[in-house]
Amino acid sequence: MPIQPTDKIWMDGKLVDWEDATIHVLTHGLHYGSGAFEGIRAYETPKGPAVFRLPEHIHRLFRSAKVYYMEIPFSEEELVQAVMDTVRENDMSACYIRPLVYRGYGEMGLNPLPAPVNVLVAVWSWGRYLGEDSQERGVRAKVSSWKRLDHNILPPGAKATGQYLNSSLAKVEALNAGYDEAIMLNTAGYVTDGSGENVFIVKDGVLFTPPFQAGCLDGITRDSVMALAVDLGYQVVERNLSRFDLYTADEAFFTGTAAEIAPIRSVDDREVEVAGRGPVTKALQKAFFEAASGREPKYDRWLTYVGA
Ligand code: PPE
Repeated sequence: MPIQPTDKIWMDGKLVDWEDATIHVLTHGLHYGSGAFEGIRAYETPKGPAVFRLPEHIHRLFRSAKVYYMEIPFSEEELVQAVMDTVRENDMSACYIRPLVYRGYGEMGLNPLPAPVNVLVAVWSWGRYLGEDSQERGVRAKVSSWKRLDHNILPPGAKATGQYLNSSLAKVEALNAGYDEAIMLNTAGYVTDGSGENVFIVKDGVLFTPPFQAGCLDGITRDSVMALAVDLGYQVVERNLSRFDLYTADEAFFTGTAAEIAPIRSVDDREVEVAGRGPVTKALQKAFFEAASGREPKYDRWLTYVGA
C-alpha cells in the first residue's frame, strides 16, 4: 500500500513539510546503507495518543548507531521529545513512527566517519503489516534459503539500514514462492527471526522463542509478550528452535512493532496443530492490545502520552 503522506517530518531538530523532507542524491547512507532505524507505534488510548515503549526504542537506536560509530547529535531525551512532537504536530491518534539516523552528505567512500550524522522522524498510518486478516487467520511462513546475518558478519542485534538487504532477500523469496513471510535460520541451522518479526511457538502450553545469541533482534514486542505471558501464567523458555520445532508446534506467531502479534498458520506447508490462531496466541493478542491502548493500568509504564 502506498504511503499516505502526513503533514510534517522532523529533520535534525526542525519540523518540515512532508514534501520538503528531501536529501541530496550523494547522501552516504543511500550508497552504503550506513544508517540505523527504529519502528515504533503510537496507539489510541482514553488519554489521547500514547507511544508504546518509546524510551526503549530510542535506546536501541543509540545502541545500533554505536556499532557503526555514528555519534547521534541529539540526546536520547531529545529524540524522545522529537517523536512526541512529531506525533502531536501531525495530529495522529495512532500511527507508525520511523526514526532514522543516517550518514549524510559530505564525503563519499567506505570510511563513513567523515560524513555527517543526520536524524529524522517520520510518522504515517500503517495498518496490518502482514495482510488485512493476518491477525485473525494467521500467515503462511516459509523457512528461507537465505541465512540470517551472523554476529561476525553484521551484528543482528543492530537495526542498521544496510543489514535489511538480508531480510529483503528472504521476504521476496517467500512472497515469490506464494508465502506471506520468511523465517530465517542462522548458519548453525537454528531459528533466528522473521524478515521483520521475532518468532514464538507454543508446545504443550509452554512458550518458546529463540535466545538473542541465536541472532534475532532483541525485539521490544518480544520482550513485552514475554512479560504478558508470564502474567497470564505461562512459562516462557528461550531456547534454540529447529525446523522440527516449527513443524510440530501447537501454535506459532510472529511479534514485531509493525506486525504486532500475527499467528503463523503453517510453516513450509505443515500446518500448526490448531491450524490458525490458537488460544494462547489469542490471549496474548488481547493482553497486548489492552496494554498498548492504555486499558491495563499495570502496563501504563510502557506508554508515553503525547499530550495535547
Ligand atoms: N526482527 C527483525 C529482523 C525486525 O526487523 C523486527 C522489527 C523485529 C524482529 C521485532 O522487533 P520489535 O519491533 O522491537 O518488536 N521490524 C521493524 C521493521 C519493519 C519494516 O518492514 O520496516 C518493525 O516492526 O517496525
